[in-house]
Amino acid sequence: VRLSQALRDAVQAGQLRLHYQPIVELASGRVRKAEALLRWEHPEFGEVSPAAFIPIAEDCGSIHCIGDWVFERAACQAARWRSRFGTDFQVSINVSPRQFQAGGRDFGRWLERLGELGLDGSMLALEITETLLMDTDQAIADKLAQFRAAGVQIALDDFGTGYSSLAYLKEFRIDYLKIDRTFVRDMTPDSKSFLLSEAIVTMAHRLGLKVIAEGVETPQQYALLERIGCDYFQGYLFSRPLPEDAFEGLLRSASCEA
Ligand code: G
Ligand code: G
Ligand code: MN
Ligand code: NA
Repeated sequence: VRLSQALRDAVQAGQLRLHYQPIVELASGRVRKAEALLRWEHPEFGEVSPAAFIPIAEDCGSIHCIGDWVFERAACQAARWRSRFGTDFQVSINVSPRQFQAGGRDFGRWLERLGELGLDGSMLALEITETLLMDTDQAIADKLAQFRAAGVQIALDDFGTGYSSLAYLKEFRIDYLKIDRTFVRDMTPDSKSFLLSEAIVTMAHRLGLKVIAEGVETPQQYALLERIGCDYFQGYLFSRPLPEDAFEGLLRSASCEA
C-alpha cells in the first residue's frame, strides 16, 4: 500500500530514470538499437526493480502515467541520438498489456508526438509479450495496427516462454522475436535450448522476421548465436543497461571507430 502510494508520486517527484541496453547487430558488430529499461530510485526504499513495481503499477493504474513518461523520455532521447548518430538508430520500450486495455491510452497522442519530434515511426519499437496477443479484444489488435501503420516496429519479448502459440505469428504483424534469456543461459552445442533457438531463427527468417537474443553473457553463447544466424544480441557480454550519458558515450566511441 505504501509502495503504490509512493509509485503514484514517483513520476512527479522525478524519481524515475531510463537506462538503455545496447542491442548489437551480429553481422556488423555495431550498436543499432537500445532497449529502454525503467529504474526507480526511491529516497527511502532505494533502487526498486521494475520486476517488483511494474505489477503494482498495473494494479493501481499508475502504469498509464508511467508508460506515458517512459514513451516521452525515450522518444526525446531517440530524437537526440538520431541527430547525432544517424537516422537508423532505434529505441525500444516495454509496454505491458494493461497499457493497451480498456481505460488505457489513446496512442494517437504518442504518434502525434513522434511527428512533433521529427521522428519516423521506425525509430521506435514496442516490446510486447504474448499475454497481450492472447487477449481477443479487437481494440488491442486495432491499437497494434495503428502503431504498425505509423511504421512503429513490434518485438515479441520473452519468446519461447509462456504459450508461444504460432497462431500469434500468423495473426499479427510482428517485426522481431526476442529469444528469452533462459534459452540463451542454457545454450551449449548439444542442448535443447540451442536446437530450439536454431529452429526459432529458421522459422523467423522464413516469415521475414528478425531475431534478437537476450541475456548473452559469454563468448560461447555469442558464438552459438552467430552460428545459427541470429540477427542481434544484447546482454552483459557487451554491456549492462546504462544511464543516458554512459550510453551516449558508448555510441560516440563506436561511431569514432567506424
Ligand atoms: O530492467 P530489468 O532490469 O530488471 O527489467 C525487469 C522487467 O521489467 C522486464 O521484464 C522488463 O520488461 C520490465 N520493464 C522494464 N522497464 C519497463 C517499462 O518501462 N515498462 C514496462 N511495462 N515494463 C518494463
Ligand atoms: O523481460 P525483458 O526482456 O524486458 O527483461 C530485460 C531484463 O533483462 C532486464 O531486467 C535487464 O536488466 C536484464 N538483462 C539484460 N541483459 C542481461 C544479461 O546478460 N543477463 C541477465 N541475467 N539479465 C540481463
Ligand atoms: Mn524487453
Ligand atoms: Na525478455
